[in-house]
Amino acid sequence: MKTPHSIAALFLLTLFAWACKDDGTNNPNPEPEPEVPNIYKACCGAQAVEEAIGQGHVYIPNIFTPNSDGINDILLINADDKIAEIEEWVVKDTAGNTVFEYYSFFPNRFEYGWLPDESEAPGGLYTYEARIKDTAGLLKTVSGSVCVYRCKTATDSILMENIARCQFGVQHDGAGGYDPNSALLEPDSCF
Ligand SMILES: [Ca+2]
Repeated sequence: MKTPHSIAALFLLTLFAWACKDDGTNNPNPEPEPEVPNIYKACCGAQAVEEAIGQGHVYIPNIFTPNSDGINDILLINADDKIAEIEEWVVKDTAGNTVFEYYSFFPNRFEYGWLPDESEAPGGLYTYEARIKDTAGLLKTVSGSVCVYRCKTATDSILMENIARCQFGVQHDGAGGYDPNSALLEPDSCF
C-alpha cells in the first residue's frame, strides 16, 4: 500500500523525468552551428602591386569597394607617364574562372577599369595578371590579388582581418606608387 510519502516521491520523480526529457534544448552535445565562411578573410593579405617596368611604374591596389558611392569604386591599373599600354589584363576568382578581361588600353583611365556588379563578382578575393608595356616597348607581366569589398554593413569590417594592410586606389601617389599618408576616403559606415 502506498503511503502519502511514497506518492509524493513518485510525483516528484515523474516531474523530474518530465523536466529532463529531451526537448532539443538541453542536449549536452548539440550540433555545432554551421560556420559561415568569412569571404573577406584573405583580403589584403598580400600587398598591392608596385612594380617597375623599364623606366615606368605601376600601382594596382589590393582592395576596392564597388558600391557606387564614388569612392574606390573602380579597380584601375595606375601608372606614371612612362607606361604606354596595358596589352592584357585578366582577373580570376578563387576557383580560377575568368571574371574580367580587357585588352590594349591605357592606364589611369576609369573607362578601362573594373567595376563589377555583385552577380559578376561577389565580395571576396580575386587574382589577376596584367601584361604591361613601357614607352620603350619593354613588356612585363605582373600578377597580384585584390579584394572586392562591398561595404554592405559596418560589421563587415570585423571580417577584414588585414584591414591595416589594405591599399586603396585613392592612395595612388600619381606616379605609379602607393602613398601611405594619403587618406583612403572611405566612410565610417563602411570601415
Ligand atoms: Ca566605393
